[in-house]
Amino acid sequence: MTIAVCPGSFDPITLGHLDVVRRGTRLFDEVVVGVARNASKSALLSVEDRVGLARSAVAEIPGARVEVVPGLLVDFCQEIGATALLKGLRGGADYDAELPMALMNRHLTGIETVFVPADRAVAHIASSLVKDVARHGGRVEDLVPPGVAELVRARLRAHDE
Ligand code: COD
Repeated sequence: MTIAVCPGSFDPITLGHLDVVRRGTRLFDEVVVGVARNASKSALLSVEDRVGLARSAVAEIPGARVEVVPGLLVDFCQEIGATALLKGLRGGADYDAELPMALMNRHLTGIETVFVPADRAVAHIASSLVKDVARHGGRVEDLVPPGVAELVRARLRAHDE
């Protein structure tokens, strides 16, 4: 049984993330969406929010499930028997950010990272842009799975109060 972890902040999960997960389930028996902490970003949504939204979103994808990554990603991979990391690449900036992480993760435990190119239809979507568009009153419903836009707007309102 091949297990891959698709890690990210998922603050919030987007249609771009979901496309990577869906395509990953054709490459691996199981794809575990790992909701993790990126030390260089401060999240708008709580871990509970991010996990809840991700669980609703992947419910329709057989072979995918969602878990919290409590600490170091490679430790989590070893705990659940995952042999690969799965990441999406939207362009050169993603590559520059992802390559050092892939090399470090391989250095730590030998785990390989599999990159899939972003689908053109969703390559412009980033969680940070979704939040920015929503913050300024723009429509984000067609960038994220159902239920995400409403919660993001609610959390932005609470944050700005
Ligand atoms: N299309 C395709 N791929 C996409 C899209 C899209 N539209 N949007 C995002 N992606 C990809 C990104 O390129 C990335 O690969 C992945 O989805 C997740 O993106 P984010 O923004 O949700 O998550 P990041 O980049 O903040 O995640 C960083 C991690 C949380 C994975 C990292 O910080 C981590 O591993 N943290 C755990 C602690 C750890 O082990 N640290 C050491 C790392 S070497």
